[in-house]
Amino acid sequence: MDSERNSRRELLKAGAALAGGITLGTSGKAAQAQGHDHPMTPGSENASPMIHGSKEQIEYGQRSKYVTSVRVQHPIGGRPSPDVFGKVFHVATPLQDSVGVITPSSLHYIATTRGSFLPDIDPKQHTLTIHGLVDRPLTLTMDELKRFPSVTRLHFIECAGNRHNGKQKNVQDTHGMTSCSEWTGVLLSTLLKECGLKGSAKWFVAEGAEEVKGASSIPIEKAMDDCIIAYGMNGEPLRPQQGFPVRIMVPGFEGIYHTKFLRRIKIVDRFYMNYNEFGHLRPGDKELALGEQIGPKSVITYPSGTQQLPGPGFYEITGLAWSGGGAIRTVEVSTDGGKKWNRAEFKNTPQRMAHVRFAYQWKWDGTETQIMSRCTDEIGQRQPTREQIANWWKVPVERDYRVPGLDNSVMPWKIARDGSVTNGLA
Ligand SMILES: Nc1nc2c(c(=O)[nH]1)N[C@H]1C(S)=C(S)[C@@H](COP(=O)(O)O)O[C@H]1N2
Ligand SMILES: [Mo]
Repeated sequence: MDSERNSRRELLKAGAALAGGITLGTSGKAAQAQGHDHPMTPGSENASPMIHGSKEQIEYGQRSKYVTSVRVQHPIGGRPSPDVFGKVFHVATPLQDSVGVITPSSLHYIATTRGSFLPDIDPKQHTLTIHGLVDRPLTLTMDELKRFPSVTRLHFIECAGNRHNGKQKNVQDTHGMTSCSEWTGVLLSTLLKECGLKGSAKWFVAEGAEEVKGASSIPIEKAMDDCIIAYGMNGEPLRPQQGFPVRIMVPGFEGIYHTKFLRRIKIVDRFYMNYNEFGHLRPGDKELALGEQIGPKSVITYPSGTQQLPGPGFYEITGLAWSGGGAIRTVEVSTDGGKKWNRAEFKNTPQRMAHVRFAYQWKWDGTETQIMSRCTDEIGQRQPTREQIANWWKVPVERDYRVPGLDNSVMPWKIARDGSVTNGLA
């Protein structure tokens, strides 16, 4: 532990010396500018052009025009969004530009699998019905739903289609089908206690409001544990693309279970084969329920594919880690292609089924190498290697094969001598 800390201090010193040189140069200039003129003074040589506030920008804020990071269709070469009819399919979050752990709502990934347009729902007209094996079925308006005690929790969602292969260029393509938001809503257990579950209640089915309803079977234990009937996201109502006015959060389960535009929950006595289960078949109910849980997964977002390191020296390697099994316990980073693993630090407190931001301070000596991360979660699950995943899914071990099921394997980035960063699986 101590020697680890010492070596980090040394690295930091080396880094600080380097960074100090650069900082001195610019901060010197900035100090001069500040000393002479108030930057707001018209005619000052250091004055910035002013932004003319439009009514829209003042009423509902927009980011700076210099910040241009956007979502892109997923996978590259797949169905475009919007298509010629205006439909939205799969759209990925620009993780390469992310800071912290919250994905801005405008950049949350989108997966619309039910072949329909986004429903345009008037929340005043919308109701949520809970029925089936309950003593007192409930139909709630959105206003009634909001009268129940609420919870606010950080949770990620990840689509099962979030799989990496050697053909993808950047981390948006490899890992952009996951995002993390702060969700507000009512615990499903709160509503189920209100309804009174019958003894035969074993599963529930959640249904959306599109023409193609789509539905998922989820074990009742999960309902009583931590599912949230969410109407809030990052401090405001859900966005339409995220299921306005209400969706279910099934923390840690594959994205497809997080039914948007939620209109009905039916409590049932067994697993029901629904639209959503097609293509998700696994041998038995138990495995099915467990198989829906996203494994421990992590990825380095900086430096990552298509980014460019200016030259040898100090870098803070940073990335995201998450698990469907609970909170992340440890993240390790390797800067030598997986020979030596170093403990990364957390930038925020790890929370259950939420992204956590990790970092590792590194001095790059300018030689070609591969960097990668791996994590473990609070129940001791460890992020697998690509070879382990291949064995699990019984697919050949080729570097660029497409993993058929969930893919939480380690992702390598290659750093070339010229500082260019590319996909290590290519
Ligand atoms: N009603 C409805 N719910 C849905 C879907 C959908 O198409 N319709 N897509 C599912 C899939 S496949 C995923 S991965 C998540 C994505 O949630 P997001 O679009 O908010 O990121 O929503 C799920 N819930
Ligand atoms: Mo998905």
